Amino acid sequence: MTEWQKFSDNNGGFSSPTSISPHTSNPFSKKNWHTALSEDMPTKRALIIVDVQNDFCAGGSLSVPEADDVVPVFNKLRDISWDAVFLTRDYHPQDHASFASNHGTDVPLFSIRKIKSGVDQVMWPNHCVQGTTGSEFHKDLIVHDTDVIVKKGMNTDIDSYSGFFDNAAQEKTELDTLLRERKITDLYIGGIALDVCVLFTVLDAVKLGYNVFFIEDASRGLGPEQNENARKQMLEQGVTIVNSTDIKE
Ligand code: VGL
Ligand code: ZN
Repeated sequence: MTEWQKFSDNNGGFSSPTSISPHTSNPFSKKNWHTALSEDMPTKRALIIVDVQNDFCAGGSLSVPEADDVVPVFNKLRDISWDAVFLTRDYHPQDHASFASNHGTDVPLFSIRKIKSGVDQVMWPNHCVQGTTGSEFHKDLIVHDTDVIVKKGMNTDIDSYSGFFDNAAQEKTELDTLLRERKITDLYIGGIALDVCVLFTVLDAVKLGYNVFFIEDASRGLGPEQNENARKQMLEQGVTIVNSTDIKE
C-alpha cells in the first residue's frame, strides 16, 4: 500500500475539489496526518511558485488579471537563500478532459460538466498544452538549475489544481516526497491563479502538516470576489498570510 493510499483510508476518503468552488472544510486534522512533521524539526523553508506560465499571463489563453506582476515579486524573493525552490507547471495533453473543446462544439467555457472520472470539472479553454509556448514559464521568471519543477495535469482524464494531488485524489505528485526528503517544514506559496491552483496547493499543504505561508503580493486570481473567498478559506485553515517584503533571510 502506498503512503497516499494509507492517507486516504485513514481519513475515510478524501474529498478534493471537483470544480472551481473550493473545499469548504478541512476533513483532516493536522494531528491525524500519520506522517505529520515532528514538532522538534529545525525550520527549513521552501518557496513554491505555482503555475507562472504564459497561458495564465497577459496574452495567454487563460490569462489572469495582472498575472505578470507576480514575476518581479518572485525574482526579488530569490535574493533570499531558500532551502529549496519548487515550481509547479500545469502540463496538459491536447485531449485533456478539462478543455471545453474536447467535449463537443457547444460546451460553454467555464461551465461545469461531469467528466468520465465522475468528478465535476470546469470547462476551461485549451491551456498549458504540453510542448507549447503557453505551457512555458514566463520568460522573465528567474529559474535556477537547482530548482525542482513539478508537472501536473498530465493524466487526460483528471485535472490537477493542487501541486500535491489530482482533483480526484487518486494520484500524488512527487512534491510531498521531495519536500520530506529535504526535511522542509515551512512552505511559502504564491503564484497563479490565487483562487484555483494556489488555493488548492495551500490547502493540501496544510493537510499534509506543513507550516504554510501564503505570499499575497506574489499571487493573482480570477477576480476580487474569488480572491477574497480564497483568502478566507486559507485563514480558516490556519494559513499565515504574508507579504513578500515581510520574509527575511
Ligand atoms: C489553473 C485553471 C486550470 C491554475 C490551471 O493554474 O490556477 N487554473 N488549470
Ligand atoms: Zn490546467
